[in-house]
This record gives sequence, C-alpha cells and structure tokens, in this order.
Amino acid sequence: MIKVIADSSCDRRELPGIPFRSIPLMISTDERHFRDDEQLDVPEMIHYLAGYRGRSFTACPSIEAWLGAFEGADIVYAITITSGLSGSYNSAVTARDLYLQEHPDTKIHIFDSLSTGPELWLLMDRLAELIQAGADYDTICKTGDEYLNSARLFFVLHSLHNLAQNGRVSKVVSAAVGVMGIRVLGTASPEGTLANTGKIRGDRRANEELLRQIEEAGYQGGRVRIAHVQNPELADAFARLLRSRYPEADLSIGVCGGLCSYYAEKGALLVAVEC
Ligand code: X90
Repeated sequence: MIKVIADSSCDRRELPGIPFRSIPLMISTDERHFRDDEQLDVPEMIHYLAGYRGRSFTACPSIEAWLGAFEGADIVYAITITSGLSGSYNSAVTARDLYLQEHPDTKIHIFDSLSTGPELWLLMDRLAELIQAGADYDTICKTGDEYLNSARLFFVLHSLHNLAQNGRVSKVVSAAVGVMGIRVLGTASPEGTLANTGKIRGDRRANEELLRQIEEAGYQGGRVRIAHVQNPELADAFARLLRSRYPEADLSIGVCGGLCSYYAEKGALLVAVEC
C-alpha cells in the first residue's frame, strides 16, 4: 500500500483517490490545547486566542505520531512543514530511521517542504498524479524534490504577533507591524524561514504587489494554491487579479487549518505557485 502523509501544516485532511493521513500539530495556551485535526473548530480557536491574554505556543508531531502513521504501508511519501521553523521534519526523519530497523523493506521518503500550507497542497496534488500514473518510488522522490525546488510561497500578513511571540521571526521584522491597515509581505526563503519582502498599506495595493513579486520570481501561468485565514474576499480578489492576466491558470482556494491560522493570523493570505 502506498500512503501519503503530511503534518497538519498542509491544511488538508484528505487527498482524493490516495490513502492519506494528516498528523496534527498542537496549538496551546496555559489553559487549553487544540489538536489540529479535522475535529478542530478553527474559527472558535481564533476567537478564543484573540481574547486570551497569556502566552500561546505550538508543538510539532512526536516521533511516535509519525511511527504510527507509517504502519501498514509499503511505500510512504511524507511531507513536513519547513525544518527552518519547526521540529516536524526532524521528528519524521528520526521516526523513519527507527521504523526501518523493524521494517527494512518499507520505503519512506520525507519531503522537507521548506514552506507551509498551500505549497504542501501543490506537492500533494503532484504526488497524487505521479502515484496514479504508476510512477516508481525513485522517480516520485526525485520528481517531488525537484518540484518543491521550483515552487514558491508568498504571503500577506496582518499581524506577526504569534510568529514573534514564538521566536519564528526577527524582532526587526515584527517591530514594523501592528499598525492599522499595514500589511506585511513575505516569502519562504531558500532556507525555509520567513523573508520579509515589504510593507504596504491597503488590501488592493498588497494584492498587486504580491502578484508583482510572484511574476518577478518567474511565474508564467502555472498552478496556484491560495489559503486564507477568515478572509475569502481577499482570496477571491487575488484570484481575480491573477486570472485577469493568466485566464488559464489552474487555481484553487482553501482555508488554513489550525497551525497556519495560528501563525499567519486573521486576514492572512498564503499563495503558493509553480515557477
Ligand atoms: O513545530 C512547531 O511548533 C510549529 C512551528 C511553525 C512555525 C511557523 C509556521 C508558519 C505558518 C505563517 C506565514 C508563512 C511563513 C512561511 C515561512 C516559511 C504560516
């Protein structure tokens, strides 16, 4: 059996036609714990956190959680959130090494997305195509790794509070925000960390600048995956803008799960593109 597994930074809880498991990360305060699975009420979590005055934090999946997910598969393609900001990749690699000692015939490839959210959707869709076309393990690993190298993630955030609180962004970058109407633009760096690419006032100008940066990165009409945190209007507006120039683009819009919603925060737009 072939299995695709991704940690919950992938936002999706199924991959049509393919046995798929999502491994939850956790979002916590000193009072409550939110498991980022299909039962999580993301709007309720966001609402609760907005009114919570204490600290909040997250935890990546344990080695045991990855081990459990490998069970029963002959071939596993696993995808993690960037190793530049989370321990999920290391946890998955350690689990693989342990698992292979007991199951030497299983094949397990771990993709470090060096990104999050919609960039994982792109890879999941590509892996599903390759698996359905009957490609072999080595080809899928190589093609998937190359695919990730050519995909890019860009985003617009309204707040960097939770990223800063958890040391995932430098003080210099986070100092700039919190001002009403100011949007922070960024991209996943080659090392899989957050690179700030500008600040801008207003949604319309932010969307235009986002598309400009995406084109500058080499986008020519390939696939686009858009994730938002309680901001379908902004996602639609960006999709319309992109379609006005690339009417044929394969584009889909979805909502962020718990982990990406926590860090990207209300209003955010995350856009992954094939470059
Ligand atoms: O291991 C853990 O506890 C999870 C830590 C995750 C930290 C970063 C999550 C970022 C989510 C924010 C905007 C996009 C930044 C992407 C940079 C690669 C989304």
